[in-house]
Formats: sequence, C-alpha cells, structure tokens
Amino acid sequence: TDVSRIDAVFDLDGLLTPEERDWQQRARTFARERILPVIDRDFEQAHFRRELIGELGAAGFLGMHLQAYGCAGAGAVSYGLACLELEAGDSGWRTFVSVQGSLAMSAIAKYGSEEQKQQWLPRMATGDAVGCFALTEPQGGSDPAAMRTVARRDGDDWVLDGDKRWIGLASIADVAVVWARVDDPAYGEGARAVRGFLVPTSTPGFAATPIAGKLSMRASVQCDVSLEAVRLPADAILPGARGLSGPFGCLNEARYGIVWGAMGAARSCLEAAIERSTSREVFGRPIGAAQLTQAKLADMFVELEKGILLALHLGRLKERGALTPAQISVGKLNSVREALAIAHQARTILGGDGITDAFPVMRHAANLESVRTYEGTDEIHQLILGRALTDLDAF
Ligand code: TGC
Repeated sequence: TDVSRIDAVFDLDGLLTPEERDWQQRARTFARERILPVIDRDFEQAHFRRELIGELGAAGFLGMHLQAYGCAGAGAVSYGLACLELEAGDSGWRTFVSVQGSLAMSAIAKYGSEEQKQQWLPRMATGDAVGCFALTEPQGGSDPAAMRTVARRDGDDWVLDGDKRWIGLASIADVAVVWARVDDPAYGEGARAVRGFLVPTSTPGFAATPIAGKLSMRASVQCDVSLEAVRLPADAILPGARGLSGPFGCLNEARYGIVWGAMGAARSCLEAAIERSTSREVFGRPIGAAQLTQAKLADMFVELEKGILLALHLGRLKERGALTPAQISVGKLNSVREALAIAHQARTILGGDGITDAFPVMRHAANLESVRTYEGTDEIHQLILGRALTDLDAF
C-alpha cells in the first residue's frame, strides 16, 4: 500500500520502542476498520458516531497518557502516534480523543481533588462518561484573559453565569470543565482570578446547542454553551488550578496532540496523491512519471518527514518533562500549516476528482481549517514565538 511505501522510505520504526509501534499499529487498525469505512457518509450527513466512543475507551485511547484511574499510562510518543493515526482517519476523531483526554481528563488529573478524580476519570477512560472543556467565549478565543463568565459565591454554593462557544462535545458530554472568573478575593491570587469548575451537564441552567452550518469537522460536534444561574456545590471547584495557567496547562497537552495529529491528515493526503500518480494516465503515461508530479510528491514527503521528526523530538522532550510552551508552538504552527499545504498540493495531483469524496483530501483540507484555528491560531503561535525570541509582547 502507499502508506507502507511512505513508511519504507521514512523508516520511523527504528526510532520507536516496540510499545510505541504497538500503539501506533492499534490506532492505525482502529482508523482503518472503524473510521474510514463510515467517515465520508458521516461527514456528508454531519453525523457524530457516538457508538465509537466506547470502542475508543476499550482500546485504551481515552486519557491514554494519564496514569492510574483506569488510564493506560502510555508515553507521550505513543499518545502522539495514536493521534497521528486517528487523524489519518479524520480530524474529528482525533479531536474527540483530544477533548476527552488532553483537555477534560487532563484538567481533572492535574487539578482535581482525589474525590473528583475517582468520580470521573475511570468512567471517562472507558468512554462511559464524556467530558468537554469550556474555555472559549463568543467574543473570541485568542484572549482568554478577557473572559466574561463569572462564578459567584452564594452561601457554600457557587453560581455560574456566562456563555461559551466552540465547545467540542458539549451536547453529548456528562461533565463540563468550565473556566470562570471568581469575583471573590478569598479565591485565587487576588480578586477575579480564573478558576475551573466541574459542571455535570444535567445541572439546571446548563444548555449546549450544536453549531450548525459547519463546512469543516462535520463528523464531530462543537457547541454554544450557556450557563444561567448554574448552581454548584462548594466542592465543584478544581482545587489545584488558579489563574489562566490552569486552562493553558491543558491547552499545552491538546496542542501537543495536534503536532502529531495534523501529520496524520497530511500522510493520508500524500497516500492518495501517490496512489493517483501511479494509477492515472495522462499524455500516455502515469502522471507520477512526470517530473512536475514527482517534485510535488517529494516536497510533500519532505515536509511530512520533517513534521513527524519534529513531533518525535517534542515527544521525547515531553517524556523528560522538558517540553516548553514555546516549543509546542513551533510544532503546532508547523504541523498544521504544512499539513494544509500538503492537502492543497495533493488536490492538484488528483485533478477534478480531487474535489469529490472519492478521495479524503478535501475532507482533510476542510478539517484542517478548524485545526489551524483552535488551540491557538497560526498568528497566536507566531506571536508566542516572537515573544520568546525578542522578550517583547506583541499581543
Ligand atoms: P498571560 O495572561 O500573560 O498569562 C496568564 C498566565 O498563564 C501562563 N501561561 C501558561 N501556562 C502554561 N502553559 C502555557 N502555554 C501558558 N501560557 C501562558 C502565564 O505564565 C501566566 O501565568 P501566571 O501564573 O503568571 O498568571 O497570558 P500570555 O500573555 O502568556 O498569553 C497570551 C496568549 C495570547 C499567548 C494566550 O492568551 C493564548 O495562548 N491564547 C490562545 C488561547 C487559545 O489557544 N485558545 C483556543 C482554545 S481552544 C478551545 O478552547 C477549544 S477546546 C477544543 C474543543 O472543545 O473542541
């Protein structure tokens, strides 16, 4: 197959442990057997296939990089490889795994009390409970410091009011990790600190409405969320998160998964282009025998290879506890930007048929527009790197 052709030239396997190769193979098989046969129809019908959640849990992919509480405890590279293979299926399914594992479960694992961890993590690892992560607001996602959602004290209770937007899985979630300003000097570093709350989605006043009309990530769910006088017990607050470093700590995890995941979408596009290059004849010979086509394939392959090696480098740093947010920005910016370029170049090789669902390329290209925007836009990551290089803040 063309993926084994890419694997053969690249030979990544020699850099991986047997355990990492095993996780990769299992995720590749999952994508091939459970996602690819249905994804074109699901994408067209904007259908989120809920029944796969339990299967992803049983396979160990939910919170797979977390320790204990029913989680697989896999290494950062194994998790990244799983993200890559799932996103070679569809960005929507890698996003599901990211929102559940890297955002909602990570928030509970990093900042939750022992009771909160025991209550939620084992059920989330199996997929019996779904989580979402409510940070972004309708006025824009790039500046969480401008958050308007508030949590105020009423006796021992907390009462939350506000609106969130683009919240993945919110309408099917059992629990929402909601970030809100706390207007109480007793909490956080001074008044109005940002804190996290675990909100069972059955709580009166919590409402999630799927966003319609998306031309990207159609096989997954993103929602508007409204919080109207959502009353929570005192122990709903995440005790370990104070200030914006709380949600940013989770975004780091999700951005890391994207560094790998986007390369999966890119690989899928390159595979389609290679297949077409050898099977489609124009001017009396396979189009892959034309130098222009080979140059395109070579450039796509080089960027894929560089992107995966960068992801692997970041993964090894993460395993040593040495990965910095600026390094994650290098990876997120590069992977998604190059994956989009690869998708667009692959489309040119496919000719007119490239715009149909006979190939996965337009679906990946459309999905990657979302991936480029969430978890920090290209521009946000450029500015994070600009600040790291100059010590000057240009936000
Ligand atoms: P600033 O206000 O100065 O810093 C706030 C505090 O946060 C700390 N911090 C980080 N900590 C850990 N990891 C990081 N990556 C961090 N970045 C900042 C910072 O040290 C400070 O801590 P403290 O203790 O001193 O208070 O913020 P900044 O100037 O550092 O950051 C500005 C900027 C623009 C980089 C930041 O606001 C940013 O990254 N904006 C983009 C936000 C973003 O990615 N939003 C998209 C979220 S995607 C989403 O919510 C959807 S989830 C997916 C789904 O549901 O489908």
